[in-house]
Amino acid sequence: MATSLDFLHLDMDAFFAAVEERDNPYLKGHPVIVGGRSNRGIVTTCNYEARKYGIHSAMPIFMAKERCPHGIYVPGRMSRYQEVSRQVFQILRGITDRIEPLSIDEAYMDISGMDKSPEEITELIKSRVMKETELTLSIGVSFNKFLAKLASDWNKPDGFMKITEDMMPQILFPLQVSKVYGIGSKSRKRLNDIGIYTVEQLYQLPEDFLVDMFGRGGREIYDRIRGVDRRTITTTRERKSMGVERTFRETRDKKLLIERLKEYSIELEKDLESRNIHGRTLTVKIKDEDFQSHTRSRTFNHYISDGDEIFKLASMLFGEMEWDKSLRLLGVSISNLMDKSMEQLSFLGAEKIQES
Ligand code: TTP
Ligand code: MG
Repeated sequence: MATSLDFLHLDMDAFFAAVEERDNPYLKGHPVIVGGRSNRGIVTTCNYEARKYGIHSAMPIFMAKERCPHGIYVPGRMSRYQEVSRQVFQILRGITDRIEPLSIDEAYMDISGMDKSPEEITELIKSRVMKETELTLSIGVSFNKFLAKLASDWNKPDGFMKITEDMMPQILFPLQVSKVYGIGSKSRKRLNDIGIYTVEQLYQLPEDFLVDMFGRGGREIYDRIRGVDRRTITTTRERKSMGVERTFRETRDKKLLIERLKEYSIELEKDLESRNIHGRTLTVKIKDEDFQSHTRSRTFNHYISDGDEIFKLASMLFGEMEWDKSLRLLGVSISNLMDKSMEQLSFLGAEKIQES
């Protein structure tokens, strides 16, 4: 297990709101809320001043206005944020090319081959970003991905945190279970339902129990809170698709195949949930007794992650496929993936398009 501090995670502070403040100096010192143009919209993000009033991403604008009537509400300018994001990533690439972008304002960096300490690298990144963009960011360093990301969120804004092996696992104990990568909102609810709220409580659960509850993801959660996370940094987006497929004894029993499709769809929902992603393209794959593979895909206008919906659409695609031999493999996968937290981002983008 790699235990040297090779993983750095960085995340811009209040990104869209910070860009607005920088571009419009009259906003300085005021609570700034970026969001839809009407009261029916939701908050995309807000600056730290506004967070003091309990405002946060995804809160309805009307509610934010109730809490902070004197806040300054600005519509988003997606292309501007993309421009600044490109600028930041360019600065990062000037430091190392071992970068894995995660979203518009967030990236992992592999710092294993660099001859500087994590503190020196942090200082370098922060000072260059400040000099060229006047923006701050928070950085976390640790010996794996999960802990580096957790660390960057530790003391935002303009934060720095290092999680070393000797701090484990105690440092995680007071945290809510939702802070653990792989525990999305559904999993959090299921844990809360059995009285598990903190990582300390989660730590007491046996591995088998977590596997029964969450499938393969359960083992990952068990490992993760013990400081084990084997994911590596890949400079291109790691995953292009996510799917479940199985080989079985040849059959042409359509009812049985549909039952399996249902099983796989539910499994896929769990995998997507554990990584907090969803996707727009659904693919059904079959392999017949002669080892001939066929696939059928469709791309939808909306993002899909719900097991029942995956099953409904997958059985529709499966029904459209022609096969006259027995099948030995069936699979369902989703591609065109996106982080669920970026949902509103694309919504903001769509608003922009309508505007022009
Ligand atoms: P975040 O990094 O989650 O939030 P942030 O940078 O605004 O604040 P923090 O200091 O806590 O990191 O997201 C980056 C940007 O992505 C954010 O400025 C706005 C956008 N965004 C969305 O469009 N939808 C969302 O649900 C969230 C959370 C963010
Ligand atoms: Mg951020």
